[in-house]
This record gives sequence, C-alpha cells and structure tokens, in this order.
Amino acid sequence: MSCRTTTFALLAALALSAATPATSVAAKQKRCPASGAGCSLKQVAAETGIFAGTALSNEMTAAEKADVIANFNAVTSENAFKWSEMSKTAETTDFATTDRLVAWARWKKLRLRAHTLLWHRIQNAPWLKAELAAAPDPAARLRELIAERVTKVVGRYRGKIEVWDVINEPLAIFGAGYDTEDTAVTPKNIFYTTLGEGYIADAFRLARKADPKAKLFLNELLWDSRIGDPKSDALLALVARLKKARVPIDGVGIQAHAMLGTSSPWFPSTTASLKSYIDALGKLGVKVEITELDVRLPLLADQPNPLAAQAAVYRRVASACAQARACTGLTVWGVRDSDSWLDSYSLTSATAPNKPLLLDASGKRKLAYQAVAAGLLGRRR
Ligand code: 9MR
Repeated sequence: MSCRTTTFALLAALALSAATPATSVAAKQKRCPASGAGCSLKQVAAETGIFAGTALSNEMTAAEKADVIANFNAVTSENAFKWSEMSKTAETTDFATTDRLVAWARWKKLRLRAHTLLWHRIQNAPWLKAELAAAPDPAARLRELIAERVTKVVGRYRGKIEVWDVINEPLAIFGAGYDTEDTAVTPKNIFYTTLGEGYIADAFRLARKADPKAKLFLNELLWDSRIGDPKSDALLALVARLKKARVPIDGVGIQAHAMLGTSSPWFPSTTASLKSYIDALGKLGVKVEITELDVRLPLLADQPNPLAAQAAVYRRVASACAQARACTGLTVWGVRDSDSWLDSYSLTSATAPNKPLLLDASGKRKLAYQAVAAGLLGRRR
C-alpha cells in the first residue's frame, strides 16, 4: 500500500469511528447501574457531581495511596494541617508534611480539603494557653496569632487547595452553646472565651483574603445528633448570623460520625430528616458536605446482619446527600477499616476493631461501599 493510500485509509477510519454511534453506546453502557454494583465511588462522583472523599493520614503507605486513587476523587487531611501538627512553638511553622500532601493530591488530581485552621478541642497548639496567659493583652495576642496562622498557611497554598475547614467544631458537643469551662470531656473553647464569637468571622475574612478562590467551610460535629435537637438548631442559627453579617462562608461540613449510639435510631434517623436539615442550611446560602462519616460496627452487633445494617446507615446518609441540592460531597473518615481513629480513641478502643469504614482491612469493598454508591446515584448529572 502506498503512503497516500495508507493515510487515506487511516483518515477514513478515524472519520468513521468519530461518526459511528458505537462510542456513545459504549459510553452509555459504562454508566453505573442504579444499584452501584461494580462501580467505584470515583465513577459515581463523576456521574453525580458529588465529591466522594476519604481522610488521608500524614504518612501514606503505598497501599493507602493505591486505595485512594482507585476509589475516591477527593481527600481531606486527617491531621496534617492541625495547629499542633504544624507549629510546635509559637515562632515556628513546619510545612514539610502539608507540602508533600498538597503536591500528591494535585498530582493525582484529587480535590483537597485542608482540615483545619482553628480547633479548640484536640490538637490545638500545645503552647497557646501559656502564651495567652503570659500576654499583657491576651485578646490582642490571640488576634495576632490567628491572623498570622491563617494568612501564612492559606496564603502559602493560594490557588492549590480547593476547600478549607476554616473553623472546626466551634460549638459545645451537646446543647446549644460554646465550651466555656475546662471539663473532663473537653477543654474550654479558648478562641471563644478570649474573643467571643467574632473569632469565627475574623478567621473567615482572613482566609478569604489569603485565597479568594478557595471554598471556606465551618465543620461541625453532629454525631448521632437527631435533627431538631438543640445543637443542630444552634448550628443553623450560627450560620444565619454569619451570613447576615456578610462573613465569607461558603459551606458547612456535617461530620456525621455515627459513634456514641446515644440516640436511637441511628444517625440520621431517616434520609428525610437529614435531607431536610441540609435543605435548611442550603436555604441560608451555603453548600453542605458530609465530611467525616464512619459507622461503628459494634453499635450494630445486635442486628441479624451487622454489615448489612451498617450499609443501611451509610445508604441513608448518601441518599440524603443526593436528594438535597445543597449537598456537594460525602467523605468517609479513613480508607481501610484498619486505619480508623476509633480503634485507638479512648472511648471506642475497647470495642476494637470497630470496622467503621467502606474498605475492609485487606482493602476489599464492603457492603457499605455499594450502599454509598447506590445512595449517591440518586442524583445524576
Ligand atoms: O482522626 C483523627 C485522629 O487521628 C486524631 O488523633 C484525633 C484527635 O485530634 O482527631 C481525629 O479526627 C477528628 C477530626 O479532626 C475532627 N472531628 C473529629 C475527628 C475524630 O476525633
């Protein structure tokens, strides 16, 4: 065959393949079935437009990296960005781990949620209390430290991090207020007790200035909380106050650890109750993401099939997210069951292994995995 004939044949073949409906049929066939069977959550994310995420540990193993790439299209730093991890002293900020994590997420095209700038409860800067106690004007010193941290950290990654958890867990664990005393369960909210609620608005404004395009979230612990309890109402009221004051808040994270089993039935009571709560937040003008979902298996030990019961809880949450227009993502708090924080946490280590995640200890997809896929597929682009 002459060179010209070959070229012609090639062009003809190309034109044919572009015109033939075979490609679109193939693409159609590849769509996930409504049951989610055989589909990865990252495929589901592509079809629904809902981010499917997982938490990333500071030191990722090769297996963890492979699991993340095969299954998810979004990641949250589980610990790396916390103040205690980045600043061992008031004068220093160590970016080694966060730089590595940001570079990896960008390389793999995973949306990154950086967690978190200010959290009073655990992993706050270990030196902060003494620093404020020694300051002639503790409020002024705290304002200065917050401005320094937010500006420096957000600014360093300007244009490279899509989402920030600017404020984590500002409200008390239960009830409608803030932690104002040190107790055995939680320290006082040192930001609130020193500066009042204004620390939240200040941090959001500083973050917006440092990276105008990043999405800024307030992330709150609503574990086993029934919608309509004082805490969920307090969160709505707080977001309404922030919006009214034109604070640049783009979203609210609902952590959703189903952990304590203090309420029954399990969080969320129903798909409808969680959906209506997300809708209520959405009406205030914010997006919503489920940010730290895990479901402890021992809580379901009395069920005939605990793994199926666990999958049902996951499905309720995923369906609510799919049905509520404001919901833009669902993230589980860890990759494999064996990575979960619950097995080393004091309140839950006695029941280890808690097996709360979507992949088992060997990386195999559990029933809950497909349940999340099916739930999210309730929304299609
Ligand atoms: O998973 C995190 C674990 O590795 C840490 O030791 C723990 C203590 O700070 O924090 C865990 O993550 C928390 C998250 O940052 C905020 N919401 C509650 C999570 C579970 O405590």
